[in-house]
Amino acid sequence: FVDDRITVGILTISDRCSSGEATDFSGQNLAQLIEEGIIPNAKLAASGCVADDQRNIIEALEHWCDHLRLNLILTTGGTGVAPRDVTPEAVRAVIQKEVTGLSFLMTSSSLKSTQFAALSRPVCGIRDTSLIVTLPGSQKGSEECLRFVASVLPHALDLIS
Ligand code: MTE
Ligand code: CU1
Repeated sequence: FVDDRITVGILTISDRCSSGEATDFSGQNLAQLIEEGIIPNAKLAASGCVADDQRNIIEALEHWCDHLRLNLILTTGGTGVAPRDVTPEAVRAVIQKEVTGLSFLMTSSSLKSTQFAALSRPVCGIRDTSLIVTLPGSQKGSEECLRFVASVLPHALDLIS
């Protein structure tokens, strides 16, 4: 028996959650959505939380791509315009190819319900056989964005594996 399910990692990027000042509701909710099957045949394989620090984010992503060899990594948080928001820069440093259409799909779909979607700077892309998707930090925003891309992720993962 070979378990060929899509392995998913959820990385929360938040100073306040990593210090214990805040509860990681977004990460917990994303984990629940994966476990409920929002992406068919996917299973939660890793979850974690790091501060809004580019070096820490890069280390976590490289570990999950290169050692755990996760198929899909969802990040939540740090996509905005505040001084500490560096998720897009960290993701750009680890991917080999950017998938601009996934970011476009999230932003264009989100703009239909909130103009504040213009303040998220999603960066999605591929490192070897891992696909990284950056979701906003709020529980609502991260769930909405995951729902917008969920239906195209299995085909993307087929193509890169
Ligand atoms: N996208 C959706 N679909 N729904 C939302 O509520 N919130 C926005 C945006 N994207 C939101 C959204 C807001 S208010 C901000 S500030 C940015 O995401 C950046 O969020 P982040 O810095 O927590 O990643
Ligand atoms: Cu905001």
